[in-house]
Amino acid sequence: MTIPSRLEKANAIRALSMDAVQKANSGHPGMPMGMADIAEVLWCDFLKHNPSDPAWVDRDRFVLSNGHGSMLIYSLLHLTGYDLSIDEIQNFRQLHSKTPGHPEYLLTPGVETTTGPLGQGISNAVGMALAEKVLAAQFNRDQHNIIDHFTYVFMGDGCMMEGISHEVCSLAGTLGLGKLVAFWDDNNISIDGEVDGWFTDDTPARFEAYGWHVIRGVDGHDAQALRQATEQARGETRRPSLICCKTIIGWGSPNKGGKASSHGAALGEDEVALVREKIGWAHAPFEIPAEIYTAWDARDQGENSQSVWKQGFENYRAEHPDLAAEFERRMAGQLPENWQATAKQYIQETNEAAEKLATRQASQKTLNAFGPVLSEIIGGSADLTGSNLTLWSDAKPITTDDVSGNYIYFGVREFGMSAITNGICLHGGFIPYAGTFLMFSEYARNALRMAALMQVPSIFVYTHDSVGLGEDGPTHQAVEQTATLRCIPNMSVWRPCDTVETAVAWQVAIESEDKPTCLLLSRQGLPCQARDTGQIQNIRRGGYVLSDCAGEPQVIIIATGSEIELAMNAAQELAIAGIKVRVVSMPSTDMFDVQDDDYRQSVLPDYIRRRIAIEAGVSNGWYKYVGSEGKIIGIDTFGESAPAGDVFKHFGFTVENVVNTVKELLT
Ligand SMILES: Cc1ncc(C[n+]2csc(CCOP(=O)(O)OP(=O)(O)O)c2C)c(N)n1
Ligand SMILES: [Mg+2]
Repeated sequence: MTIPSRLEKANAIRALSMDAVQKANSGHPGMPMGMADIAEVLWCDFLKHNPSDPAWVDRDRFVLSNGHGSMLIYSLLHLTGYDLSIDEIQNFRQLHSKTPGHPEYLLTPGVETTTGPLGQGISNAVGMALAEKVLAAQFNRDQHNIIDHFTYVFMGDGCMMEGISHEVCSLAGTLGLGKLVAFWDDNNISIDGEVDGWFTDDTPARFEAYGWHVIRGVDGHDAQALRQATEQARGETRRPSLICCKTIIGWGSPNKGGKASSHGAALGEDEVALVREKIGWAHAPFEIPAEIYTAWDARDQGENSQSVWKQGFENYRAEHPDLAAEFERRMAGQLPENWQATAKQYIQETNEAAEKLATRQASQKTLNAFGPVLSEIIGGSADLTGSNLTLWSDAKPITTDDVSGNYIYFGVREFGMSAITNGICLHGGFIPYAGTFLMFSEYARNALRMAALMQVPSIFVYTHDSVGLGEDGPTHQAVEQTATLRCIPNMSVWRPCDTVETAVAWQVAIESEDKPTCLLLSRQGLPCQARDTGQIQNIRRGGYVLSDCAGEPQVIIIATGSEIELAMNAAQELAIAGIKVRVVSMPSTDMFDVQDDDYRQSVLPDYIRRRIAIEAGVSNGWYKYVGSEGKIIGIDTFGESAPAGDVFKHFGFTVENVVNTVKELLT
């Protein structure tokens, strides 16, 4: 058996990619054909991974930020021995295959993050590299480096052009994430053609300005040069590295190589045949010679590296049994033993203290209470620490020189912060949170969607949740944001009304395993509502009866967050007028929606049709709960700049208006 050359191995990627795209008549052959040589060098000479255990905690992370080139990673996973059969490769982009259009986390073994929205893969990778560095600082001892791996990223011109790459690469430079190594696919092509008309940055200089270690002008088709550059990048541990690889998109295609026409469409049967001829690939589609499979197979080596690591971990355990147990707990995503008791006790105390606080303050108090028992908590704010109140008493800032802490000063980088947070989640070992004003969730939006799509439990802390923030005015006053966040599938949204609901919302967010959470918190003080034990237990069901009347209610008022106070005051007046009112607090509509029918009926019985919803935001989502006969007190315009009380009054958030609306409903 002859040993295949590097080029032959790379050509296996090219063949699989062009054939799979051709068969699906859909996909992106250009990038995998252009980056095949880089991938061959990285995966065969450097990547530490075990195809038989894609969850090995100390594996190197590989992120394909230019996710349109998904056939590259599918080829690599298939060839190196992951559980991804040739049938799956043949089923590229078909319903229920493990080879979807863009790489999807949880769907394909070995895919570390969902990519496709350009710029976010590199951002997740920054989160992963940060997680690695923090975890290493927290757990490695003496000679025991139980966490010690690289994060490798492939990124194209598109990722470079996206603004988010500036946010995250700038922060990665500042934090000195030395084990982050990015390969830039510098092919001078994006969809519209040669990039000279829209992308002429001096990219190497840009990254040098961020404080990166930049390796310029590497021939992306020269294995020796790539090997040398990768070694150099790995040797530089103080700064992240960017390897600038000059490549030809669609390398091997006589008529489409170097052209945008190879970017995002099948090459065509004729051109595919010409490629076979030109690169000397005589095998039928999806046929890989045994010697090529053997040369790529990474399973034995992977098993070996993992068993060496395991032995190292056992030595570590012998010397540091407590740390080892804590490490295993955290990497398994299990909460500490005393968690439930801590949360329960704090919620009870909070209920008894019955303090009037802004829910952002309540959130900080909750972090003060929960943080000390959760070594996995890590988080920060996009330059609004003092407003978001995301810094808690025992939190320790992460700095370039000392990353053993758990508080991140993200700077004014909402989108980057959110995608980094997802990356930290994906890495494992942490429960990350990220804070800004609710309004600026807009800047972060696609990262929120990606968290929900990937089913990762990132926590987004959004303060200044409505016109109730007052004088900063309509630029800062959230109106439609709450409703639109609720529209994201698999996103849990909480808008608590007081200290107790805030603590429960945090508890639910921390316990979440398969969905992200948005915590929407007020700037202004809110009174604490009285509750019995049963009501406290029902908060986590998303909606519950907060106050009721004797007998059957004539009307139900549903409210969230800061509008609960108003609902309760109006209910009191209505009771005096002899009207029977139930108040339902609905901090999380998505949680309420997944309760069983009996429970939902016990809160909102079908036969009580007279209902009002009160929320300082757009009204449309509330028809689902009040029905066509109900009324909504909401805000369907932009806000106003004025003191909060005046703004609320202006928009009809007064006891008088609520009482009158109820009376109208009853006539
Ligand atoms: C945020 C985002 N915007 C737009 C797209 C659509 N899109 C996919 S690839 C691409 C061009 C990317 O160019 P480059 O990274 O240079 O890829 P190449 O053609 O070199 O493979 C665009 C605009 C996307 N996937 N994500
Ligand atoms: Mg390009």
